[in-house]
Amino acid sequence: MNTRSAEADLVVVSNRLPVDRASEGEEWRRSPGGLVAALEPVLQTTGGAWVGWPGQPDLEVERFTFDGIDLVPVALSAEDVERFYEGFSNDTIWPLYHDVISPPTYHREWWDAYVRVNQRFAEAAANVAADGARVWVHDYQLQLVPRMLRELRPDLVIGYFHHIPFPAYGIYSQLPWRNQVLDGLLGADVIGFQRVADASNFTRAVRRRFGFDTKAGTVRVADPGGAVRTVIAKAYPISIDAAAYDEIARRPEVQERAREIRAELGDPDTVLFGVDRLDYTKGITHRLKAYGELLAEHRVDVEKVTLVQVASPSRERVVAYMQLRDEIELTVGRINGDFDTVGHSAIRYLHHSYPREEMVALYLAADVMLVTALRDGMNLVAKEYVASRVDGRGALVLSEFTGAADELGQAICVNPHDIEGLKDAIMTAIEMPADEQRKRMRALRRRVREHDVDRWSRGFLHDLGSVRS
Ligand code: GDG
Repeated sequence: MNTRSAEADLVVVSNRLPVDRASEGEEWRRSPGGLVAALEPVLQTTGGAWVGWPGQPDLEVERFTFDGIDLVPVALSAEDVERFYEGFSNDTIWPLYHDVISPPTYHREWWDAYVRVNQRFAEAAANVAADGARVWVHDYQLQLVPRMLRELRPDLVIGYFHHIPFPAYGIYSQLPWRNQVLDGLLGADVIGFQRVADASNFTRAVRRRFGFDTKAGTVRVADPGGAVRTVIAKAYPISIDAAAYDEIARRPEVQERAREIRAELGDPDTVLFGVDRLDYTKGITHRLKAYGELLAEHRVDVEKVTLVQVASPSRERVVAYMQLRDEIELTVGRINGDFDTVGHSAIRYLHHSYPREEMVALYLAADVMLVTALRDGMNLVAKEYVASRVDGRGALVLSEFTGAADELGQAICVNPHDIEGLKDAIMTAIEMPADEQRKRMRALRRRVREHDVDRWSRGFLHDLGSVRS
């Protein structure tokens, strides 16, 4: 085993470190995102460490401290990025786990890179964890880390949280390395999923592949040495820092910006809004199709309604993402070409990323929020919209295939594959009376406020803390 350096009682392991920088030599900045915000206070008070990739290929960075958190960089070569990250993580696991919306690619060299890189993350975590420390591993890029870590350090208490869906067995079983991945995950003491359905898909796969007993959110795992352990496998739906969105939305300059956005759009009666990473799981093309048909059928009028679609750039070197971008931009061009007038645009399409304040201003400017994902672990955008509506107004159209739909019962629920149903749902949202918007928004806001990301991380860490106590 490596000689251990400065030891941490809580270690977070995720593909990316929680910091970013524009280029080498520039200052590190905290990456935006709820996970960082939720875990920062516990890491600061427990003397915790965070193990992850600094975000650029072939970048060797020494361990450093940022905002009181010990950051432990794991270097990835350009080939690792291509095979482990863009390949196995984003072109094998991502499409497979999202119900094969796009066909997964299976390459043995990608799998080899996945094993190699997971081992590197496990060693980095083993190297910084104190005796008996808790280690919390995140997401589908690192599914083998729990088992590898247990082998290196049997004294650790290991948690794993899966941010994306876990598919039904009929789909999961396609994976040529299905046993190795399940075994990798079962190295953990607590395995968290977004939805109850994800946890049961997982336990069913475990029963089918290994015959282990599973009941009431637990699995009896027979380890390679013969010992039997009880592993918790259940749902811990993730959330957002709701108070932070609420606070931003109350700032006068953000509210002013929301008014300005509406004015810049020509003060339409209704602003429809979508914001997603440009990803085939998000159902952007289905949304555009439904909206295009509503325009064609004169159910909405381009002079009165505008759709703002932010598609933030994502995974631009993966072929399926390049094709999707072309398809979306062709569709937007056609719809605008067919329906724009000199003064009004049907769709304002923005292929950019925006600062969080601008996102909140957009949420406040939007009468109708469109979340039409074909499959989504949770979908934080839906929760951010709700948390930002301090005025109690707005309507949320929400796909039933998101984890968020299990919690946000007062949204307008849609099956995005049913284009007629989606069109009707959009019309219901556009026409929803103010009183009903308020009533629904009140219930939605209560849910998001009470189940925030802090509660999520405390719940998970509580269960992790109860292991072996
Ligand atoms: C994965 C799972 C699960 C997007 N564009 C901009 C921007 N964003 C922010 C949103 C939101 C986040 O990115 C996206 O989160 P989602 O949950 O909607 O989706 P994924 O990125 O696919 O996340 C998902 C999540 O992990 C957490 O477990 O919910 O199911 O797929 O926070 O606001 N933020 C800013 N500018 C942008 O242009 N500032």
